[in-house]
Amino acid sequence: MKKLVILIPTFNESFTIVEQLRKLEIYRSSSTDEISVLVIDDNSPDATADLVDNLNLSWVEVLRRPAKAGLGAAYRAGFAKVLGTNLFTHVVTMDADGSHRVEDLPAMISAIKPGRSITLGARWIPGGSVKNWPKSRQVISKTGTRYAKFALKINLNDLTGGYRIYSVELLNALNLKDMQATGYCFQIEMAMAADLAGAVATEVPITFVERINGVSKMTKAIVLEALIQITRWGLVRRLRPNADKLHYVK
Ligand SMILES: Nc1nc2c(ncn2[C@@H]2O[C@H](COP(=O)(O)OP(=O)(O)OP(=O)(O)O)[C@@H](O)[C@H]2O)c(=O)[nH]1
Ligand SMILES: [Mg+2]
Repeated sequence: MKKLVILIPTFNESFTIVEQLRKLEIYRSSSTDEISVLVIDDNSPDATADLVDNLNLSWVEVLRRPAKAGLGAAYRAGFAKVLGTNLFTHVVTMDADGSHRVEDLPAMISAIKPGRSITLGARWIPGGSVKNWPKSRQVISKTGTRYAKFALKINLNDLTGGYRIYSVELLNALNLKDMQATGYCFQIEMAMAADLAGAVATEVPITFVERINGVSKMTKAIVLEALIQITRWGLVRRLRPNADKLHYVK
């Protein structure tokens, strides 16, 4: 039996988080695995954190952070909290807005490999797809993955997606506090760190559904950060091959 904790970062997700937790509640009631949730909220002005707390779900906890500090920072805080407990075997990362379908979770859990492992929900592989996602976002995501794949020499097909399962064994082998990315390129940085740690990576096709409610936090600054960081990491990997391993892997 696996013990999974699902990290859900939120910023102003009061329109979407309840529905996502309801779906998870149905799934967990029929699952043979242990499943709990940590919502990581950056003091959302729409009181997302209070809304979640008021649901009074015994398997859901909220980590309240003082201010919006980006997806990478939220995940780092979440990882630190759950790894400190020794209660879990695996950590799932999932968006709050319904884009990461609970329906795809069983296949991802079944695909988990033993030891240091990363299981990635992938849109750009056979069987994977996107629904209602604007062409412009698809281009950014596909181009980002292609560039990261080339620059970082990682043979995966969806490096920008955030629907993943990490084994605790892998996370404990990484210097998580030394991760650098603030925005969404945290996902790429984690894939690179997992690769450096020798993790087994498995891609599982998912259907990514564009949010219906709430507002996207994607900005030009986030895309620019990704571009700059990938280029920098790519150069380090080529010029000082051992330095990045020492940086990311304990
Ligand atoms: N805690 C925290 N969560 C964040 C932050 N930025 C984004 N998120 C959450 O990260 C998840 C992904 O963000 P989205 O705004 O949906 O980004 P996206 O999926 O690229 O954009 P959409 O296409 O609009 O869905 C959501 O659950 C957000 O609430 C942040 O700075 N702090
Ligand atoms: Mg989203």
